[in-house]
Amino acid sequence: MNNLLVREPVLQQAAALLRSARSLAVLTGAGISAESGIPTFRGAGGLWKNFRPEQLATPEAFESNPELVWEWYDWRRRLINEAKPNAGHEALVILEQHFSALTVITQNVDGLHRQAGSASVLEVHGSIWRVRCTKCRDEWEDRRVPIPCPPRCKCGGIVRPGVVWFGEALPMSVWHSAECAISQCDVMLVVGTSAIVYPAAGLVPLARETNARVIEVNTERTAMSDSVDLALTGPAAEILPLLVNRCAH
Ligand code: BJW
Ligand code: ZN
Repeated sequence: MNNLLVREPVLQQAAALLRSARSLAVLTGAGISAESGIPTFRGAGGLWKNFRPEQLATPEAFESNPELVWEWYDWRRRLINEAKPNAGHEALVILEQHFSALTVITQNVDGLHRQAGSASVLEVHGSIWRVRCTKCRDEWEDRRVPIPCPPRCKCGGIVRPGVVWFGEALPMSVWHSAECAISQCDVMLVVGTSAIVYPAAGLVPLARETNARVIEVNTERTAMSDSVDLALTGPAAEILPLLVNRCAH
């Protein structure tokens, strides 16, 4: 537990906050899947160290080079296909048993929360396993690994990943459900996100506006650390099980 900087009293305070909650919302980002072997975007070892976001995660990038963008997604699909949920994902499933209302809002496209068994998951940036035709707009699941780069639809159109790129709107009903979960929660857990990508990052100030208490779990300090009630420093796969364990006692 070399990276675990959180002290027992802080864990106890966080557990007490959680125990007092009637409704809990969790916002997760790439950091929660780091210990499943899926690289984060930013920070040490982050994907954006070797790739430029505007060359890969924008509609313009896809339009100008769908092969390159699909090769990147094909590579990530291989990694995600091999990955398993970790103790952090599993701790959130256990936490769900303590709360009648627990919503996991995830920016991740890897599907690991559902795979772990979380019942109420809102994937605000879509799913890497969903695809959509750019011509007829038909959308379906395609779990092929590897996948042709780019895949084609029955109608002949080029198919794109079913994820949300920079400059694109988030799926409206999923987003509304996320805002609703945040405005109803009294405690929000923010796990493994740099909290710089909007509108998802805006859920943290939204929770504060509606008087929810906010607990952050991250290996580093983030853009939100100064405005949260408690910042627990360390890997999610270590901190979340400790927290859940203290909640149960
Ligand atoms: C650990 C750990 C461990 C490591 N344990 N922790 C100014 C204001 C408002 C908005 C904007 C603005 N300027 C530009 C914008 C818009 C833009 C934006 O926010 N840009 C910012 C970069 C400034 N946003 C958008 O474009 C969004 N759309 C939009 O605004 O639409 C407007 C619109 C309305 C109506 C019509 C049309 C348009 C869309 C954003 C889409 C983001 N897409 C991506 C790719 C998804 C697909 C894919 O995966 O390929 O989403 S980008 C990438 O970033 C991905 C992530 O979900 C997202 C967030 O990243 P996340 O999860 O926080 O990961 P990291 O890597 O940043 O952080 C990891 C964290 O974990 C770190 O803090 C580590 O310390 C920590 N960590 N190991 C715990 N073991
Ligand atoms: Zn089509």
